[in-house]
Amino acid sequence: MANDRAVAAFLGLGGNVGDVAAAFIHALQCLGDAPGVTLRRASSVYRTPPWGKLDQPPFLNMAVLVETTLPAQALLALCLDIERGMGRRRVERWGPRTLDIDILTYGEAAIDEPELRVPHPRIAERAFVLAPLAEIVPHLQIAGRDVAQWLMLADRAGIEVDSEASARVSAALGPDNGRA
Ligand code: A4P
Ligand code: MG
Repeated sequence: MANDRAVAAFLGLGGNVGDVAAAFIHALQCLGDAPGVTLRRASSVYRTPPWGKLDQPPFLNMAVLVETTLPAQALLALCLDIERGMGRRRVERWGPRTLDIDILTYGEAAIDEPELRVPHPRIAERAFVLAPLAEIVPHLQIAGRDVAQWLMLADRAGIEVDSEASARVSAALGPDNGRA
């Protein structure tokens, strides 16, 4: 069932297997095509060293803002469906993946269910999430500080914009869904 009002939700995308920029493009097209979801803003694509489990290839990460009338659980189901469609297999915690879509925030909601925790519990400690998120919403409040402040406190060594991947994603999204 849809909400009456659209909610602003920030999503984090990541991957380190295969053509990740192509996976991002496909994911953003699926999100934009889904009933009740409008893509509003997309960050650049960042190349990031692996976090959590270090012996794996670097990741690409980006953040997007969607506006949605879907309840949070339905938005999660959509994200998991898109991941599965990209051949995502859950093998190992924090391990290599073709595409991961995390719900970072869903409006002002605080949700603590086994299947869905929002705001995503590890945002503040992950520069690979904070760098793209700060680009599109530096003043978003997470756990008492804004995203840009958390980013200054985080270890952002090795995190850089990937110009080629960013250009591919922007070209695919076209002018309407480009960066603000
Ligand atoms: N789930 C609960 N809350 C949420 C939420 N807010 N958004 C549940 C999305 N899913 C949420 O997900 C397992 C379950 O989490 C889902 O079925 C959903 O019901 P998963 O993606 O398979 O989890 P995981 O990978 O085993 O663990 P975790 O901690 O969720 O992994 P993350 O956070 O996805 O991190 N390094 C870099 N540089 N860049 C990365 O993108 N990603 C990871 C994985 C590790 N290191 C990384 C990166
Ligand atoms: Mg995940």
